[in-house]
Amino acid sequence: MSFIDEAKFFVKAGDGGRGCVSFRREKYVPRGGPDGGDGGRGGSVYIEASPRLQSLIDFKYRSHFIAKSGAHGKGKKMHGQRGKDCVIEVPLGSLVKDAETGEVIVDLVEEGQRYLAARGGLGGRGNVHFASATNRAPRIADKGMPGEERWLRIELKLIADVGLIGLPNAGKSTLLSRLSAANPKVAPYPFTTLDPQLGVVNFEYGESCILADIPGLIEGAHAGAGLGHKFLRHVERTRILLHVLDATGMEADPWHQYQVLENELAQFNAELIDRKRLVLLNKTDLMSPEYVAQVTARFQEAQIPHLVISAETGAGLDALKEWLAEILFEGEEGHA
Ligand SMILES: Nc1nc2c(ncn2[C@@H]2O[C@H](COP(=O)(O)OP(=O)(O)OP(=O)(O)O)[C@@H](O)[C@H]2O)c(=O)[nH]1
Ligand SMILES: [Mg+2]
Repeated sequence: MSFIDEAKFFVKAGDGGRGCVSFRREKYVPRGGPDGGDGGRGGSVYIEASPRLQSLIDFKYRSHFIAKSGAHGKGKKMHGQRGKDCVIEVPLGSLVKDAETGEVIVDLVEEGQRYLAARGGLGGRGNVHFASATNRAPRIADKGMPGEERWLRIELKLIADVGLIGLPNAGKSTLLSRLSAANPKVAPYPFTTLDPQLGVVNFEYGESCILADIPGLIEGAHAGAGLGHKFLRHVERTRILLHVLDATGMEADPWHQYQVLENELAQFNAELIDRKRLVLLNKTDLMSPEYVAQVTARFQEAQIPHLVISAETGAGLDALKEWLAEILFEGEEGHA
């Protein structure tokens, strides 16, 4: 099943029910007055953030969300029933935009946060409201008001504290599975991971953070190459970025990998350059200590924060967690 993180959809609130034209009929009341009740209000459409959902998959099968109309009023001053609301549940981190202008309408980030996307139409007034001294038997009633309707766009930006980025096959999924209970597919070929994956990393003292594996970044991703373009937006919300590099250089020189990642980020959104980040030189279990020293020298010279790790053996991961904890949980220095 594919991961859906954007969709266009239509919302229509219920119309208000018609007001009723009716007159009292009772045995000993020869000319009963008007007693037509009001129409019920149409149901509204709400969009609500729910932590149970992870993707916008529901939008793959459904693009129209329509609330029920109010019932018409009835005689004996009976009001029509309200139309039932329609509540669209979306994951935390969903951004709702106007489909035509692209303007951001609401960012649903908190559990239970609700947005009224289309207001139900008011019910029409029944003829009881129209009686007057000159017109004691009004034969008029309001029609209900139509419910609001519009086209909206929804985009999901994962809410993760830490994002893993790296070229295909660098070991991102292996690292995610090492640091969290997530169980992503790991395989010795590029583009194994096709959808962003989340995992929870637990620290001492009960603290935790959410780690996201953001797949598919390759050179040119910002311009639409590979899958990267589709997923780069997810890095915008993370506080920390971890660059996972295959330090063995079997596929590409680690320094070159680093440049590609930095360049893609900068091209996608220049603000990302201020984001805290750490370079992880991965797969060092496959390298001799001399070779590791040679690769790290380059990052040292350039004064780029880096760590030597092996996602496979777990080497260096305690140091990584310490570094993360310091930024995430200690004061404000982590905020870039
Ligand atoms: N020896 C060794 N192999 C590793 C290490 N980390 C990852 N690998 C291997 O490298 C290959 C790719 O790992 P993945 O975790 O699937 O890489 P990825 O970055 O998620 O790749 P994509 O999802 O394709 O972008 C797998 O065969 C892993 O077993 C490591 O530290 N040491
Ligand atoms: Mg992967």
